[in-house]
Amino acid sequence: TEYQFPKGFWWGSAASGPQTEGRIENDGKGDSMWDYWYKEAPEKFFNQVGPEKTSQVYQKYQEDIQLMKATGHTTFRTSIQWSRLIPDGVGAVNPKAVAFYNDYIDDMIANGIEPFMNLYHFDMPMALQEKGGWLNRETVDAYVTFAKTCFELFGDRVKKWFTHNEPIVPVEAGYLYQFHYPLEINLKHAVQVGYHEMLASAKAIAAYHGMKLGGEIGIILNLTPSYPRDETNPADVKAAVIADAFFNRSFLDPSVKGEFPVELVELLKEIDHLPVYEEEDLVIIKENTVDLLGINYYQPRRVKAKETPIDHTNGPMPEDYFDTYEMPGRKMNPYRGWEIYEKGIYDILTNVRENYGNIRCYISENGMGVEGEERFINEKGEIEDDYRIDFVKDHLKYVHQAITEGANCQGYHMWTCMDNWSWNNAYKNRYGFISVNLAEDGKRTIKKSGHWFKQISSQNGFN
Ligand code: BGP
Repeated sequence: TEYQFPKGFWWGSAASGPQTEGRIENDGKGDSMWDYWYKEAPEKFFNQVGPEKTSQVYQKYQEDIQLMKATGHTTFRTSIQWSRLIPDGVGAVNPKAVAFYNDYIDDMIANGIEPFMNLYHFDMPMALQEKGGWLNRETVDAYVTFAKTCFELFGDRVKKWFTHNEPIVPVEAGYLYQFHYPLEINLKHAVQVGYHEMLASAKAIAAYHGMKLGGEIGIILNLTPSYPRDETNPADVKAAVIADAFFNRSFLDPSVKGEFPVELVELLKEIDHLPVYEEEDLVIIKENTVDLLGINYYQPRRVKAKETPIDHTNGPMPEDYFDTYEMPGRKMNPYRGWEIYEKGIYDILTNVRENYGNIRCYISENGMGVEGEERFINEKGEIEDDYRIDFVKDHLKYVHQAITEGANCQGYHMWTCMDNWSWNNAYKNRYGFISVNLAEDGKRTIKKSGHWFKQISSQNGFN
């Protein structure tokens, strides 16, 4: 085949506990901030679909694992819900959660699918959110206890762990742009939250390495390559450097190199927005970097020098340093409103190869959300999602090129396995290889892309 991938390349998809599991009576799960927020303000959620039902993976995981097998998964990433395992965030462990995750993990392994487990996917237990969530330094220790509990319980079988998925998202969505609870706009808080997430990650890595369980631990970052409007205009380039420092390097540098980017530190110092920290934290961050980097890629970030007046309403904001640039002619996914720029995935992998010691990495999310996919159902009842096949293929070609040039990329996970619940969009945009019919008790049907993926996984490539 023309696009042949290295032997042992990981094929699969990614999901998260809160977006798939759902809740049933007496399952012992505590509220996460999503459960709470949905009860408070259902109108904020698309179609008023909340987080308690989702795709009912809690009940249907065995069927789902067979579907993963049928779609060529050799690996699958999900997350352990903190509020399921430790309902109050700290304290007693829920035995039903232990039984569920044990069975889920064992069943994956029995079917030849290696489980990749993430620890935090935006789902703060409400009991801790009430005390400030990531803003409160105590949450760091609570998280490390949760992480250690997971390693102790499941670390004999799970050999790929991740401390966070997209830690910049709780920062942006919860403390800058009001997409997630607690809906603040406060850069000082945003910085503190990000800092605590980063410290928690380093401490969990230290704990994991100390336990000598023989696996690897990493972090999953959504990287948005920042492109200046005009590469020959220094002001545009500077805007891109700052956007990159805020949204990518804020976690990438400390996670891989053990140090925060100077550009960001200097900028935050100037506006008196450095977080509260202890000297000793910096040693912990320096000494506990990741073994493996997960890269989520959906879209680039295009910026230009700041031309619009600074909006002082909410105090300093990252947007004080750049304006968004809507490049004429760019290709858009009309449903999600995100640009599609396939080469971005190559640029990220090349950047990681050249500037981050070519650390072992993999594509941990990439995918295309589409609204109203029912209209593509054929007479066999299957969704013909050729656009998704093209999307994945076009990105994989660039992944292949990066690998050919030496990038240490070990696998590709599409977002997502089966259509799942999403934070603000519920089931509006569908992403899966497998459709979920909510009107028929979550009935699953493999889409055309799922059958295609099985093929490329078994051939370890495509033409
Ligand atoms: C990523 C998240 C996922 C998922 C995906 C799709 O940022 O890690 O949890 O939701 O984006 O985004 P959305 O569902 O908002 O379209």
